[in-house]
Amino acid sequence: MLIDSNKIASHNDDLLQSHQNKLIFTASEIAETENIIKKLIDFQIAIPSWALGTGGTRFGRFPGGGEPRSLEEKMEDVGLLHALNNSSGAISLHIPWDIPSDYNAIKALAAQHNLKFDAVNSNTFQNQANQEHSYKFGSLQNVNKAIRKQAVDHNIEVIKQGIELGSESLTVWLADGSCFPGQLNFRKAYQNTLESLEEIYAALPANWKLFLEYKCAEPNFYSTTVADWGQSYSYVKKLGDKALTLVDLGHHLPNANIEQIVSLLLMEEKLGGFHFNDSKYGDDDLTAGALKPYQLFLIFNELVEGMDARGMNHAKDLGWMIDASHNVKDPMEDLLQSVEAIMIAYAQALSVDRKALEIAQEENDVVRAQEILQNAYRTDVRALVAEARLRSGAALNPVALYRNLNVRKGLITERGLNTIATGL
Ligand code: LRH
Ligand code: MN
Ligand code: MN
Repeated sequence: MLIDSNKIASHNDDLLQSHQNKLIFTASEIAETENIIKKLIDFQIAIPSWALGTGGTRFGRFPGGGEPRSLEEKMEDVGLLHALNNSSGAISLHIPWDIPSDYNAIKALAAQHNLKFDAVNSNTFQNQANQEHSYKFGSLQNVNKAIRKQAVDHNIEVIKQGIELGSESLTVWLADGSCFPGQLNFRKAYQNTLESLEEIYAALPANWKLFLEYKCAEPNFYSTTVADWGQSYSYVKKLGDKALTLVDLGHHLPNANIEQIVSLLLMEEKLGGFHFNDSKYGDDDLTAGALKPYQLFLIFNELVEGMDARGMNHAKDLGWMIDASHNVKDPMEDLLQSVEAIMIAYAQALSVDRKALEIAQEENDVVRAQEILQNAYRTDVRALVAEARLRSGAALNPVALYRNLNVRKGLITERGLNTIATGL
């Protein structure tokens, strides 16, 4: 299924007058809107292949119809999202949930939808069919060298597949850890993990990055071997320049100051990228910005400040990805909402009066500093995000157009009602 550009144009025509009114008002409130719009046009957020089917919990899964049944269909879905918002121009594969076979055909399909391959993700948190050794007691940390080798080999295989597709980074997330005190020697687990990561790192091409994701708990509930940013930092620092920490917003202990973590990792030149989502309790993987939009803004505020201080390119120098998936929404609508929330937070951060904030900080004017941040947060920037879409041929209101065009119904007609997406 493809979205006809005439349909986008007529949707935009219908909304144009009202949009322009809002844009004029926004431009009267915010300085340098042109600059912000240009940056928004360049900003792309990768879509995880595993978010295109309905997520589930360990208590159940309630799949919707027309879910993608193959990598090709997942790419088609991301193509649809990208046609609607022109901000989702990349897909992140999870191997072996995704099994790229005919690389040329897959690359041709990607080109047809104007998609790039973002980070490839390895999976040593589940046993795969025909796998020799079990990961029940961990993968890269395992006390058994043969098991560690199996996990290392899998990561190297994932790198090879990523090279074929033109991906340039590997994301490693480890479920490794322990469930009970005494189960693990922390120091040995760390050393085994480091040694395994070194072998994976050695297999990275020169232009690749290795992102090491941390997570405070789950599935192990006593200890995690890469549990927080400090632990991830300690590994990536030892590995070398190509190794960086990846921040998944749902992977922190409650109330962690994620924006400060981001700022310091950037300063240390060890921030690799993001998995965006939102949460109330743990790794809830809810729609980005659904619960804590102010936190998302504060994170982007640090990103813009820190990246500008280092002369970094916002669009290119970090990995931007969504990692959200759940039970009750149409996954495509959910992803459109996440992208929108991220864009809004980014636009708000770009609109912060940075010079005034710096002065307020230098003068210890706490009230003024808060006013500056909250003024940026409370000024409606949605017209800027919509304008960026309009200028790049996408829809002024992607969710509305998705619904008006009955995209899900079309997918159900094409793929059937009882589809099971591969992956989670
Ligand atoms: C772990 C995680 C990690 C996995 C994905 C499926 O909670 O965030 O990024 O690869 O979920
Ligand atoms: Mn993640
Ligand atoms: Mn997660």
